[in-house]
Amino acid sequence: MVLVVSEEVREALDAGQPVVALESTIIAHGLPRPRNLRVALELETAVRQEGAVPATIAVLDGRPRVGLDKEQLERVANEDGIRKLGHRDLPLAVASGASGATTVSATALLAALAGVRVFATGGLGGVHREWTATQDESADLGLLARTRITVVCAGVKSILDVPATLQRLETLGVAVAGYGTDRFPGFYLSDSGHPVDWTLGTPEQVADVMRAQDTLAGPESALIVANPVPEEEQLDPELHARVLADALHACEAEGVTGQAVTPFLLDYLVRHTDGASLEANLAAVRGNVRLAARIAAAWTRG
Ligand code: PSU
Ligand code: MN
Repeated sequence: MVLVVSEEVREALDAGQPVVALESTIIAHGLPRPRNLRVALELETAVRQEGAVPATIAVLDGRPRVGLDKEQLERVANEDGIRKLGHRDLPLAVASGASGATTVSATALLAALAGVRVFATGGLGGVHREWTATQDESADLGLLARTRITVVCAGVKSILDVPATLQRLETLGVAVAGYGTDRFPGFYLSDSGHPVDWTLGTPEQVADVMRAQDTLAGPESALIVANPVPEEEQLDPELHARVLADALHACEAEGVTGQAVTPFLLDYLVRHTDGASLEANLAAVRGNVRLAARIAAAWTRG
């Protein structure tokens, strides 16, 4: 088996203890250095405080790893040349001995392979604006349509076409529920301006849905738990609208395409909101990580 599951994660899984998978692209490509390493460690600590074991996922020297030690986390955060790996890139990275951070799609796949059912991230990828011209839709969506995992996120990044992304999730058959809200969260914002059809209010309710997914034995699809950033920690909506418009223009003007689009836009927002978008992003991720740990605990309690 090429997959390396850390001893701590393996023991927790074997003992039926809660484990939360964490994504690494946000560390390597979504957050600025040196803050990114501190955040990576802080998120792992938050999972532990809620009584679960963190399993940050990445590929190092061609080995997909579920559960990283401090040195390995440092490599993801600080090494130049750490790639961004979607699920399609995994075989290429493995065969060539490459190192890379995993996006939601690659993280979800590796977590599911390792038997980790709950996964926390910031915001999912999705359908980009101007999709009709670029056909840019994150591989996150397609992978979640065929992977049995629960993803706790603050919605999809607001740099995307949110209603188109919600529509694609519906078409693909991916379950979506708001956590404590009937509004789909807007990543930096508590409310994207779009509703969700289902609302869950406790970790136990989420775990019940997970069990129902298994009992129904339909297509192996994910459950998205959309957890809003607290309103008092969100980015000012007016600032958000203004800077986002500028960011989208800059992206087009500079001809940024493909994998580079998402990191470019996220970085633009950080620089042009004086770091306020970063704080909102982190507040969202922190909340998601804590909730994911509580869901993992409810899931393992059975
Ligand atoms: N959420 C963040 N920061 C990020 C990402 C999500 O707060 O950097 C990453 C995730 O890894 C997600 C990826 O899977 O962006 C989507 O990239 P793309 O649009 O190229 O599929
Ligand atoms: Mn893309």
